[in-house]
Amino acid sequence: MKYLKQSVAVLGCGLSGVAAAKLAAREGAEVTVFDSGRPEGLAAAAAEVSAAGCGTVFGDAALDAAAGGFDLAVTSPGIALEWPLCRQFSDAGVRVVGELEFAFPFCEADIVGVTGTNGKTTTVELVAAMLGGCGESAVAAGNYGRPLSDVVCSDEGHSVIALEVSSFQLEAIETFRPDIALWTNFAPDHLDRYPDVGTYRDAKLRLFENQTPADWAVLNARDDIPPVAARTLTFSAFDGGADYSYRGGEIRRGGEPVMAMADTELRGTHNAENLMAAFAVAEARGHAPDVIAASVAGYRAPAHRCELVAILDGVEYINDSKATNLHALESALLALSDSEIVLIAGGKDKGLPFGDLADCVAEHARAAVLIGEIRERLAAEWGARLPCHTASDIGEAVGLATRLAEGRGLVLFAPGTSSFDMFSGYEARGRAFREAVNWLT
Ligand code: UMA
Repeated sequence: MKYLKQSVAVLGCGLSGVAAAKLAAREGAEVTVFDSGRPEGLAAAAAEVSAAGCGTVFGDAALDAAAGGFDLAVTSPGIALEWPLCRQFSDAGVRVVGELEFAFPFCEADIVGVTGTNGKTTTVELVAAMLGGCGESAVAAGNYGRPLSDVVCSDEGHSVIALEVSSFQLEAIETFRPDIALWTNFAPDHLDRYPDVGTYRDAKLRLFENQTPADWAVLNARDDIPPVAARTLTFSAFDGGADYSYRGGEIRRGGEPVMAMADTELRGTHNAENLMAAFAVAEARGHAPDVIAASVAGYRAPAHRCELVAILDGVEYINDSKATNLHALESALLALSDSEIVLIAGGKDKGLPFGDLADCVAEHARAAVLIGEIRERLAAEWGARLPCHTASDIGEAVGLATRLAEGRGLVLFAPGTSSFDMFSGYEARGRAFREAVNWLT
């Protein structure tokens, strides 16, 4: 037992905190979970950690901990190191690590760590599906929705973990070292957490920090990544010189076709890049191209990512609720640019420069329906370029967009920002869109 009789503070009682607390308890630690959120909202999580023998301190009391008495603090990705809950421990000289770092030393499976701004969730699913199809025992985890601590604790005997890794998680690593590090792409995001784009990018680049020449890095050829220690494979739908490239609807390895996109259920150049990246991972793990190609035939795009919800009276309704930043919104508009688009966008105002996208939106959308706390700002920034309307909820937005579509083209729900002003996350937001569309029938 690695932490026998040690005092471990776990910061945050969400998915990560609960999983880390259980792992720490398994390792013999005396665990206290601190969460500055309102105790009423934490009852279910509190019951779970209490059942594992952990103590809890919630609400304002969590910000007044006797921090000096702890041997280690394990923080959750949603709590930045400089925020008060964390600072009271680091200021008291306690070592603070993230949940990912805490779980890593216990992980016996190989890790494919996937980071980037967009496409990482789809890529993580693709990697897990591909490696599974190639005969490996693979599981998807991490920022994807299942903390590494939980995978480690459940002892499922996987040979490889496709681990989505966020910049928030990478902020608090020390030794974390993926066997294969995959960088999907980079665009500004999370400017409500980082002082500037460079700091966000630096956090993400830490994915490569502990790699050695025995490891692999799979890189988007168009991103200017500083030299890495690992062996590299590159991919790009826009650079024919990459190891994996895309031309004439075909994925190519060193210029030679290995798979046609039409043989999959994935569409759009962004999905071609996700597929190429996963292909490169499978190659790095020693699988043959024909086996890899066969492993993804029939794979479907996950929910909330350019998901076709319904076709009603000649209008297609597309749910891209996962578009939580401008790059994802732009990608959706470009990927679907063959159709006439009425766009529904907006949500939390996290400081993103929406004005920069006005040209692209005006070029590809006939009209925009704007929602969330950012809607008036967006109407002001885009209103001179295309017809903009505001709606107070998703139901009203879908009704308005349907009228604006006039029986043709598609209604694209691609918010371009996060959902936390109105929903618990992008999945809840996507479900609300689906329900609103279903109401139309
Ligand atoms: N809390 C405090 N004090 C604070 C801030 C938060 O006590 O100052 C508490 C909250 O009251 C809450 C808990 O911390 O009870 C939540 O912790 P968390 O935000 O880290 O949430 P988890 O449930 O542990 O979920 C995290 C990831 N969340 C974030 O990064 C914000 C999930 O990614 C991830 O799926 C999960 O771990 C499992 O690994 C979500 C996400 O939005 C989906 N990620 C961002 C993104 O994809 O853009 C990075």
